[in-house]
Parts: sequence; C-alpha cells; structure tokens
Amino acid sequence: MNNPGIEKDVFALTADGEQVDRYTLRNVNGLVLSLISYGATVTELHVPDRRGKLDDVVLGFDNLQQYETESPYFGATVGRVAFRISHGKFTLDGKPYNLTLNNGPHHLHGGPKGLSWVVWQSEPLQAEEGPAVKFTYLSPDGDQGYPGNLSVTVVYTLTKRDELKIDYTATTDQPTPVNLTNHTYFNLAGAASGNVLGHVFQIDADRYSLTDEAMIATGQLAPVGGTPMDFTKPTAADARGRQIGGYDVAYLHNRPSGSPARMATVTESATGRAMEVHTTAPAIVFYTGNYLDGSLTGKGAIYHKHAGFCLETGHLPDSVQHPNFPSIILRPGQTYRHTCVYRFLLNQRPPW
Ligand code: G6D
Repeated sequence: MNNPGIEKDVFALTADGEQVDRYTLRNVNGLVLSLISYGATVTELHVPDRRGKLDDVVLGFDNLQQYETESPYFGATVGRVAFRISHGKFTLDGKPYNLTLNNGPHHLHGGPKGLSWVVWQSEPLQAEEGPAVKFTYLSPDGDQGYPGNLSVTVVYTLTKRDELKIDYTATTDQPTPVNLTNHTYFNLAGAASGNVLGHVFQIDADRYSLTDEAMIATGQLAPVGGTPMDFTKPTAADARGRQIGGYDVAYLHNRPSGSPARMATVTESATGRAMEVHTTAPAIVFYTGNYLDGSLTGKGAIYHKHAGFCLETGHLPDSVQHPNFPSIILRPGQTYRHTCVYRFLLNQRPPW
C-alpha cells in the first residue's frame, strides 16, 4: 500500500520575491500529483502504464522562472475568462467594458496578468475522496478590466479512483463574466514522448464553434459530421489532424448536466494508458499544442509541435459576445460552479 498523503515544500520565490509553495499528493494506488501556488498549476502527474511503470504524463517545467516567463499555460488555472474575447470588449447591463489585450487586438485567457500569472493562497485538505489542495485568489474590481471583486476557489483532489478532480467556485459583488478552466497539456505516453496525434480521441459532441482566421468565434455552431472535427467515434488525431495543422476547437457537450458527465476519452496504445474527461461544463476545447515549436524545454524534454494535448472544460469561447451561447455572467448572490474530472484507466489489451 502506498503511503497516501500530501507533502508541502517551498518551490521558489517569484521574480518579485513572493513565495510559491509546492504540494506533492500521493493516492492509495501510487499516483503522484504535484501542484504549485503560482497560477494554481499542475506541474507533474505520474500515472502507471499497463506494466505498472509510472510516467509523468503532463508537460511542464522544473523551475518557476520558466513558468513566469515562457509558459504556454502549461498546467495553469486560466481566467477570469478563458479563451479569446474579441477585441477585449463586451457590454454588460448596458455598460461597455474594455479588457487588457494580449493576443494581437484580442484578450486571451484572462489577459497578460490573468489568474495563471499570480500567486494563489493555498492549503492542504484531507478530503474523503483523497488528498487535496485548495487554492484561493481574490481578483480585485477592475483587474484586467473586469468588473467586481471576484473571489475564486480551485480544489484539486487526487482521488482513490485515480482521478485528478478539479472543483471551481467563484462569487462576485458585481455582475461579471467568469469562465475558468485548466490548461494542462497531457501526453499519455510520457511528457517527453513527442507527438500526441497518434493518441485516439473520442469527444461526445455533435457540434463545434466556428471561428474566423484570428480564432475568434463567429457565434455559429456547426455539425461535426463529415469534417475533420468529428470525434464522435474513437479516431486517431493524426488521421486528419496533420492536414489542418492540429486541433484548436471548442465543442458543445451533447448532454451537459449538473453532475459530471463524460465528454471525452483518450487512449494511447503503446502504454495502455487511457483518460476519461467528465465535466459539469457545457463545452470543451481540444487543443494539440500547435504553437509548440521545439524552442521550449522542460523536465528533460524538448517540446516540439503537438508534444501534448489539452482538453479544457468550460464555457464556449467568446460567450460574452453571443447570446445564443450559454451565459457566463455571474451575479451577486450566485455561485459559479464547475467540476472537471480527468480519470485515468488502463486499457489492458496490448497493442498487438
Ligand atoms: C494559442 O489558440 C491557442 C490557444 O487555444 C491556446 O490556449 C494557447 O495558444 C496556449 O493561442
């Protein structure tokens, strides 16, 4: 029996001298999860293969300086509003707002000093489901241009069912948009294994969000049938992914519900590792590391194009502009809630 529990140490100091804490969680089956309080970030996740060999299956770094200066959101909590907001503009209750811009003329992932780039408060928890860490952050009124004082909580639990469970909550004192997600890049063959387009994906979504050349949502939802975006049946991403430069697509869940419903499954044949994604969120963004180019290294790996994949649960990108999308407006007295579960299993059938 592995010794389940949590160890805490000081990871490093930020460039501004703030202490960043690291938590190492171990569950009863020997899975190991590492988290840091900078960006409430997943830095390591060690999962067994069909022979019981543990590998770290998430891309990241082994030092804070790279997380502060060159991370493509490796493992990070993203918000206040994840994904793009066109020109950083939106109108709420008749009042116009202008957000900080950090993606050409647009706002991406909460802005240049969004939630991924700050130090969160943190405390270990011993939840019934397994070891957990609670991160909290108070984003002040006007932060990156957003209205309201937003109090955010993210609880990571490494459960006895071999799940990385993420529970988000938020409250506000003024109406404000909220769309939180986690931006972990996974590679089920191991973080240093290279291209993930050979993984087999299944995404329970019949419709996806159309975007323009700047990756801004048009507001139209299109059927996946007959397109390279169709993963309603298990399909290797490279079957069509290479032709389109990889995937960076938002899908609408076929069956969103109040309790976490399975939205995606990923399998990797050489190791037998499989991962299910269950969520309460209405959407998921499938991203295959298209902007990695080998210039980043971390944990002994060189991160080339498609070195990892993300399945980021949340609301559809640019929902503030499209009333036909589920709303992301949080009002005083309400609580924003979103659960995402990455469940790890073994596909015992060998690849041969
Ligand atoms: C690119 O378009 C992609 C985003 O989806 C991703 O989150 C980011 O790189 C890291 O902007």
